[in-house]
Amino acid sequence: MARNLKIDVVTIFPDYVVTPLAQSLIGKAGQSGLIEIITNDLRDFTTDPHRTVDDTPYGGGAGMVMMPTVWGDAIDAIAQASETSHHELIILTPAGELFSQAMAEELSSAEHLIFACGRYEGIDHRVTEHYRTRSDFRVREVSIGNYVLNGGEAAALVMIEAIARLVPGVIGNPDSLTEESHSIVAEGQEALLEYPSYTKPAEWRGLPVPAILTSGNHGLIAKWRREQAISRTRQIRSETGE
Ligand code: JEK
Repeated sequence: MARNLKIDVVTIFPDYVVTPLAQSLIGKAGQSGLIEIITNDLRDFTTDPHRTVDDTPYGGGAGMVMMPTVWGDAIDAIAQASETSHHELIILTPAGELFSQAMAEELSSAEHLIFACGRYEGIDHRVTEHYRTRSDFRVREVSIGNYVLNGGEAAALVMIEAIARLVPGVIGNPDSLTEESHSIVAEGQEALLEYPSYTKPAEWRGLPVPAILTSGNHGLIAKWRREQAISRTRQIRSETGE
C-alpha cells in the first residue's frame, strides 16, 4: 500500500510554506517517504538581474500580474525533475472551483501535484490555457473559499493538509478514516455534520456528560449520535440558508 505522492509548491515566499509544513504531522510524513513535498522559489526561474516575476496588466487597472514566461519555465522544469509522467497543476485563485472533500480524495490518489501560488492580482491566464493543451497535465483552478486572500500560499497549505491525511499511513489512526469513509454520501447529497464529543471529567462547571454516553449501551449510543448529527445538520443548514 506504499503509494507515493509527490507535491511541488511554487511561490515567491517559500518560507511561508516551509515553516508551517516543518511543524506538522504532514511535514513529518515527508520523512517517512509516503509524501515528498518540495517548495520551489519562483524567482529561481527568472532570467533578469532583478529577478522580476510581475508586470502591469494589459487593458489597465490596479496592481500587477505575474508573468507567464517565468511560471512556464518553473512548471516545465519541475515537471521534468519529477520523474512522473502525469502532473496535476493546481492554480490557486479566488475565481476557482471551490475546494471540497471530494476533490481532496481525488487528488490524494494522484502521483504528482504542483501548486502554483500566485501573489499580486494573480497569474497571466495563458498559463492555465497552455497547460490545458498538454496531455501530460491536468489543470485545476481552485479557490478554498469565498473570501479574498493576498496569495495562494495559505490555500495550498490548507489543501495539502486535507489531501495528505488521506494518503494511507500518513495519520497514525486508521479508525478515524474508516469512520469518515462511512459518512461519505452520494453526490448532491449533503453529508451529516459530526455529533458532539465529550471526555473526562464526567461533570465540568456544572455541565454533565450526556448520560447515554456513560450507559455502556452501544446501540443506544450510536442511535443518539446519529440523532445529534441530524439535528445539528438541520440547525446549521437553516442558519446558513443552504
Ligand atoms: C491566489 C493572488 C490575491 C487578490 C482581485 C478582484 C474579486 C478578488 C488576487 N480562497 C481564496 N481567496 N483568495 C485566494 C487567492 C488570492 C490570490 C492568489 C489565491 C494570487 N491573490 C488576489 C485580489 C484579487 N479580485 C475581484 C476577487 C486577485 C484564494 C484561493 N485559493
